[in-house]
Amino acid sequence: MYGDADGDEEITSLDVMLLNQYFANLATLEELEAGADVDGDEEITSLDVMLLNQYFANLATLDDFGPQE
Ligand SMILES: [Ca+2]
Ligand SMILES: [Ca+2]
Repeated sequence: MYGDADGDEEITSLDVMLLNQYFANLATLEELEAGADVDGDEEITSLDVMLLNQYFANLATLDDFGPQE
C-alpha cells in the first residue's frame, strides 16, 4: 500500500514520522515497509514525504500515490 510506511495498513501521521526518522538517520531502511515509497519510483526520497504531507493538507489524494501514468 503506497504511503503506508510502517505497514499497519493505514496512512497516518505515524507514516510521515517514520519517514522523517529515516531521513534523520533515526530509523533504518529495514524499518520501512514498501509503502514508504509513496510515489512508487522505487526510491525513498524527500518527494515521498512531500506527497504524504500534501495528502494530509488535502492537496493530494490516494490516487496520487504510486506510479502515475
Ligand atoms: Ca501506516
Ligand atoms: Ca519514491
